[in-house]
Amino acid sequence: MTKFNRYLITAALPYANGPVHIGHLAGCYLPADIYVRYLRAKKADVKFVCGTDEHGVPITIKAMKEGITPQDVVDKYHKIIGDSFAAMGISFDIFARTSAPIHHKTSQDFFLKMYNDGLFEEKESEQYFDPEKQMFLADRYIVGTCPNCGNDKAYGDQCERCGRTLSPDELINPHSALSNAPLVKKTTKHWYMPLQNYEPWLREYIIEGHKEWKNNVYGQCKSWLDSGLQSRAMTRDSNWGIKVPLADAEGKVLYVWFDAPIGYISATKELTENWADYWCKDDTKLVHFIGKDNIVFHCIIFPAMLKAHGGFVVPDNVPANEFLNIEGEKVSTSRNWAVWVNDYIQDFPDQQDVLRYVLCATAPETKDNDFTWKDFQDRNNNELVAVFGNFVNRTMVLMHKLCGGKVPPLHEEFMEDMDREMLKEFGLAKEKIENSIENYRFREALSEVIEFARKGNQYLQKSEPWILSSVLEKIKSGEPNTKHPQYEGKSEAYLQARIDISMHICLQMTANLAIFANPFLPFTTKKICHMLKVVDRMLEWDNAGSATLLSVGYTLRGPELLFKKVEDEEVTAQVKKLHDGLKQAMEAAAAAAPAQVEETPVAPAKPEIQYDDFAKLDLRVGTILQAEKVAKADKLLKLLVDIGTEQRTVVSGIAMHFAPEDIIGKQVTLVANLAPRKMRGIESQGMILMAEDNGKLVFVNPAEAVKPGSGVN
Ligand code: B3M
Ligand code: ZN
Repeated sequence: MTKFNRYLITAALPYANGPVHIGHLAGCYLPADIYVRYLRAKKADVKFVCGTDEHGVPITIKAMKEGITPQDVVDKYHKIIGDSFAAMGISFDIFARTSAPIHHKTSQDFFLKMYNDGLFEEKESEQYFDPEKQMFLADRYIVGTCPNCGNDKAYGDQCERCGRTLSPDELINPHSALSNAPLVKKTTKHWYMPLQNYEPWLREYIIEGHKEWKNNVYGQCKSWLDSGLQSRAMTRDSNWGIKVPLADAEGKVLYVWFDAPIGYISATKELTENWADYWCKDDTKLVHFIGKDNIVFHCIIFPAMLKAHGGFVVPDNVPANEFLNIEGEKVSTSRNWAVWVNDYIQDFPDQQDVLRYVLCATAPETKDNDFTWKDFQDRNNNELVAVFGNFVNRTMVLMHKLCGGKVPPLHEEFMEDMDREMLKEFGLAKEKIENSIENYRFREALSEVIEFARKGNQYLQKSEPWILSSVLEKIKSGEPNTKHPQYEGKSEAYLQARIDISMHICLQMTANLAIFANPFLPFTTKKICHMLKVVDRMLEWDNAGSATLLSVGYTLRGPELLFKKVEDEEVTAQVKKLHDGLKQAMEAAAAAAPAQVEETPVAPAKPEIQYDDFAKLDLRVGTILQAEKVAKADKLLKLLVDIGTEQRTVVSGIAMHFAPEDIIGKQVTLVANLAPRKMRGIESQGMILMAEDNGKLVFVNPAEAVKPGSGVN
């Protein structure tokens, strides 16, 4: 294995077309920051680069929607995004922009070198053109009917209903998502990179060379390679982006996925004169932190580009995370179903570490995961407050009460097994945390940090210095010790020594906790260092595991609370905020869309409800797998319904209307979050919606078959 002498750590460049949400943080920025802070503590030579991705279709679309220029869009969001990261303690060495001249030049030079080496294929092709907007359309902005499932809102690259990957040519009735206009085809010339030529090298590099990559990453790479790579256009028709540096390339720009990863190089150039050390020397460890939707670009296309250009190192690892859902739902920026980082900072000022903690503890490292405000509260209250904060606080309070605010000595001759065992944990904890971080398992590492604090609490409970102290007081004042027989006949020297030992160990633990927590909870670490009156140098990773970080006799500051409880009202308010945001986005969308149908007013039969009341219902489409009569109950059928993620038993009063064998395979709408109810001894786990027409019951089901589990909104 190569010995690495320097590290270059990158985090995906967010598109500057909107603020960042907590899914972004959990996906790559937080893990990258943890890793970098750990490396810095190890005194490694490390650079951490990021910046905004300011080209590509997403930016031009946003500008069109808001009626401003693309430049306005990127200026606005570069600032908002940068501020959010800074506030959350994401410690980039540089937060650059792909609109910077140095980036344009670096990208064009990169392209030209490949061009001059004859590494592009020049091809003409017919592309869809929106005659109204006078522009070629990216696949995402072409909509039409899916040939597979009939969804009439399928995109030119994928049908989101059935999941099929599509090309615009497969769509029935393709039209522009921007203007709704039917599309025409126009001939256009582009420069393609024949990715298939790099396949043997990529196989050796990834399939043979990096078996240690995370399963999700390695698996995706393998399946891309196995299904065969093809030439991919590295230029686009657009007036927004980096101009193709060739004479006959009017109106052509570099493909955003060509220029964006080069952004890592140009950001490093902007950061340091020695940029080439980080990019061109073999003993650099290059690690890209990204979300799972960027895997192919960072593992296949960018490495192929680097290889083609020559002279660059390639990524040593690409620890991509899966996605973070919010309250059980996929994040959707268009539906405004997201927790925005800038909102969080406003609502929870000075509680950055709580979010960092929760996002790391629930990070979607191996599979998609769910963020809920209830879990946020529980983790804060039960782990940060009750375990971590509690240990540090008790230690500091007791030390002031029992040891006069100074670090007491460790009397070797009075040490017991429990002390020695506790001290052994210092080194063990260090090893475990280190090993987890180095293998990109940050959740596991963080749980070891909490575990260390938990052990501290247990040790404090067992060594009970406050009891020792009350016994000591009694003896000193000549009273008999009747309450604590376990210390019967112990000398004053013994009691004092036991108090000192306990507090000494707890204080050294607190110092270690600061080192361990530093990569994860830098704000909290600062507070601990302040209380302990130590400088940043103590936080060097080499010091971790040491039981002599604080010198005997050293005066410490008073206790300061590290965390505070999150109250129920705060949770309720945040959940409401989410739903309100969703509601507003839906209303705005409805207002923007022309009314399609004439409304026939119907007098409401029930009192009006708020959207929130409706949103509480979890309605899902299910397929009936089994149906049978319930013994001794004329009206009831027992059904087994597949709702995608699970199968539910439902008891339904429809036996008088349907024969069991007739309804197997039918799709139904299920109220999936109705509290379970026992009927004739069978637990019914949901309710099926029925329409009633003069006593006749009809299933309420989608007009076309959909995937079981599809939500009904
Ligand atoms: N801007 C896509 C994204 O934000 C893209 C990442 C570029 S990394 C070089 O998901
Ligand atoms: Zn489809």
